[in-house]
Amino acid sequence: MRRYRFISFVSLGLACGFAMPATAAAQPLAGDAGAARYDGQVGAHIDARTPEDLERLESIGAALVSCELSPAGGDFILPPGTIAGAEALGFTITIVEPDVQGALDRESARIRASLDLYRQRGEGEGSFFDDYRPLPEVDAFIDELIARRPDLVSRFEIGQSHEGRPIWGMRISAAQDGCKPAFILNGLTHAREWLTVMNVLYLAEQLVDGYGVDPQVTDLVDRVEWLIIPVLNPDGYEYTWTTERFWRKNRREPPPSAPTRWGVDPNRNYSFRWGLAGSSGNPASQTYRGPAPFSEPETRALRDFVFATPQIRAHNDVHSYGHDILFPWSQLTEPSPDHDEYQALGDAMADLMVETHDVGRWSVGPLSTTLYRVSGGSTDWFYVEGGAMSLTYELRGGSFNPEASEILPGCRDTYEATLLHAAHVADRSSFRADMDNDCDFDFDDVLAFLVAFGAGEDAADFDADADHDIDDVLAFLAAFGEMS
Ligand code: 0X9
Ligand code: ZN
Repeated sequence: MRRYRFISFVSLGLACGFAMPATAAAQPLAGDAGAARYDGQVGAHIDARTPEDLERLESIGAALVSCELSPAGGDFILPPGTIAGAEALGFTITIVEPDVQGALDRESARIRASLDLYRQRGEGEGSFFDDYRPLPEVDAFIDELIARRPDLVSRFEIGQSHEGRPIWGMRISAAQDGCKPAFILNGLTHAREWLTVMNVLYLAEQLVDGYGVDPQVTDLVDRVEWLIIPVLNPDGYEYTWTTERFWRKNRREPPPSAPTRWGVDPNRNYSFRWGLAGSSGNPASQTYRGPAPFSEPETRALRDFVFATPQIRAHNDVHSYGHDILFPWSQLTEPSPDHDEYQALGDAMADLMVETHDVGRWSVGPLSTTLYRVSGGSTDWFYVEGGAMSLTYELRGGSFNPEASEILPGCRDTYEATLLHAAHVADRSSFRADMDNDCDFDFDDVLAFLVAFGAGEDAADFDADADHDIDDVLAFLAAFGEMS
């Protein structure tokens, strides 16, 4: 059974007000005025398990902040005076944060101070990864990476959000794009999962700075086209910085006649097994699937980008939190056709995390049986429609926004495992049949294979079993046939 997801209210916030520093540039960091306050409110874990439990708690003013109730219960925000009421209903209450507003204020002050320093930094001072960063800094960081290695890094826009914000991606690759496998990673599907932005940007920086320095990185930037989208849900991200820190979904507005709290969960809006158990049709739900598959501009932009990029072979939709490596199926509870390969890779990735970073053993398994069922999620769609070996991380933490000191460790946790995922896919990709690297699949490749085979070169060990036999010839011909 999955372990309980502990939410520390010390580092998550439902709504944070940031005073605008006099020296700060354009980005308004939430006027205190616009942000909801939680004075006197308490964060607590409650052993509520059923929809009826939830209804009874909501009727006395408690608000669920977990995305779903798990068998262990859920995390709630309780207005002053409701603890006794909840106890009277027979629930067991465990106070997690006695002063939600105080915790939010302390965290806001820390982030604001770090941002001030970062904005005023001199050459070579202040790290992007010292604390969480809002959209303008994320955007500027992409520019910084491009400036460092314009030969390797470029920017692309996959589309725009509901509110018209561009959804940016970064391509990191040493030549040969289009005829080598691409690995697409995205952060921030869910607005409040701030660590995911840092996590994928850390990966980007390592790839950029490690090229030509670190042999493993160099090899993987040569052999893989990296497509990194740090913020898939920019409206939601902005909203968590300005108005409601604990917002999860995108910012689809309700129609005039409907409830005031809408928003679609992007991770319930993909078309594969959409609209089934593991999503909600209620627009107020944290897992609202939207009116139709791909009804949302953010998921639609990603879909169209994937369809326009047929070389994609790997994907990771980075979420937080839970220390998990998850893979299809998300909606079906039976094993997927590639279950064994996924499980073996996931286990090998988890080994790397345990060996290099002391955060305990990560859970590895299909999303539906490891966590809960997800309908219309990204992972299944990328696997079935996107032709990708698609994984999802749930990063480290006891909260959506762990302490600043946890940011870099939370980026490093997954770094080597992600490289392994890339190598795994590159080692098996049919693009390897382009033996002479001319971006073409023709007779020269067959000759080059035979020469390499005769010489016992690694490039001809097509089934990666460290010997050269008929299986390699068959594997080469299968790959060649697929590509030519
Ligand atoms: O419920 C979700 O969408 C994810 N958990 S979270 O706590 N981050 O909200 C889990 C599913 C991740 N799944 C896919 N990428 N399909
Ligand atoms: Zn998430």
